[in-house]
Amino acid sequence: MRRLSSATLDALPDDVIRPAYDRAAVRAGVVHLGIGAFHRAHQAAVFDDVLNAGDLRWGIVAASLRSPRVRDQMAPQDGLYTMLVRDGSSERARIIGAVQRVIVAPEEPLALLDALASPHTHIVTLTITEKGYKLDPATGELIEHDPQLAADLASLTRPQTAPGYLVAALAKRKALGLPPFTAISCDNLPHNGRRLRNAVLALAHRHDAPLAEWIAEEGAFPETMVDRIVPATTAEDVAALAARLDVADHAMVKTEPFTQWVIEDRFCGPRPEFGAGVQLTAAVAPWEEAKLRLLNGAHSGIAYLGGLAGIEHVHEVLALPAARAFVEALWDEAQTTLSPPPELNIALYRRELMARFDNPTLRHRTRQIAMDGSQKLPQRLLAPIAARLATGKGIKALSLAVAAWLRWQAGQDDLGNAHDVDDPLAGMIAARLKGAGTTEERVAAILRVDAVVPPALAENGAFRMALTRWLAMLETQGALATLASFQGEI
Ligand code: CS2
Repeated sequence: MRRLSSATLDALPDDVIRPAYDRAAVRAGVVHLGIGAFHRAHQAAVFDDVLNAGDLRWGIVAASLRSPRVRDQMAPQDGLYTMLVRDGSSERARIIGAVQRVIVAPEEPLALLDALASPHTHIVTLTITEKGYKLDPATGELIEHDPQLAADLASLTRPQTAPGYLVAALAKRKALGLPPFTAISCDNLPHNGRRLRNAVLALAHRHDAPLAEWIAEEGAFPETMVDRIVPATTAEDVAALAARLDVADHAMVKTEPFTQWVIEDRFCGPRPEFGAGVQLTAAVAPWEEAKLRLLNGAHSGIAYLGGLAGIEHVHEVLALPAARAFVEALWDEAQTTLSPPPELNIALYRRELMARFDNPTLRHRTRQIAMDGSQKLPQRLLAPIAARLATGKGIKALSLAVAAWLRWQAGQDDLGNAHDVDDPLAGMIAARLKGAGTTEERVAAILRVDAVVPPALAENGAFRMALTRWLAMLETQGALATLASFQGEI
């Protein structure tokens, strides 16, 4: 079967939406680090909207910091791919043309530095996942013993990390007399702009103090909140799309109709006139906190409890009334810890979230969300728990979600099926749990992981008791029976 490319665009069925602009006339104003499915269904679609609206300065040069997989999928397709947007009732296929080139950083570090230091580049976006920032999840400090970061602390001639690339490129821009770019973190981290800025400044400072000062004064690291559910593409998705298009697309992404990008309006250079789905605002934190604690907090709870019960997809977990009751209870708890922006109606947001989770066509795997829990729990579950405890409030649902994460670390679900604990701290956590013979000891061992659990929370007796009770129940009765007990108690 023919492959999607500039040459086959015309052969696509009529209902497929195509770039309305001349791709050859587009300049690359954006460099993106971490071209996974999320970027392709979120920021790339936003810049594609800008191109469609006629401002051709905002094409994307994207980079993979590790694997050549996405480059190998996209290069034969001239950077084109399908974004398939679906819910239960409709499906829309749109070809995104914004990505001009994909660079595999370890293969071509200089090409990536050149792109970052190009005078046309004004914006750098990042989706490198929580762990890519090389910051301790609990404290936000640089993890200096991380081998890749240690290499970047020693030399930046061939950077290994995203902060390393940004610092090396900013040094190059300064030397060339160019202004810095605006660097926008699009990962689900609290104060993601501030965290990225801290990582970049700390690393720059170690190499060249005046460079760090220049970045601090001239650069910009807006905070953002990004939201769109983008499940990993499966081989079945690729085959189904090929049957529909009669053209093969190995780089397709599938997503939901909902999309939101809230960006702090603090750019140090040009920015496009963004279209629908993007809000510029002075204060992102209230949006970010609400999204992290409601959407992502519930997601993690669903992923671990559902995963332990052997349930593959989010919408299947929510088909269980007890799981729905658990999610509502978690939201009841979490929402009291928020200071939502006035425009955000929490009751409506919750209803919409539940409908998004229920979308049966996405087939969002619990295992995908279960990944990297150590990096996700602090902002999603532990922060609202600490806030509830500080005001003497209960943590029944939030602590059940944390206990399920702890249970997940055992590497086996309730049916006896083994799973990988896909997490940068998996080895360390497994080693600590190994010597723990009882539920109490397992809870104590986890509470000592200070990269995840802040010390003040680790010492809280109510938290320890809640975790111990739920973990004991999960270990002896399994996730489904625990959810049923939970529902009986609320
Ligand atoms: C999910 C997020 O995998 C995960 O941890 O919770 O990727 C989630 O789907 C997005 O943040 C939605 O915007």
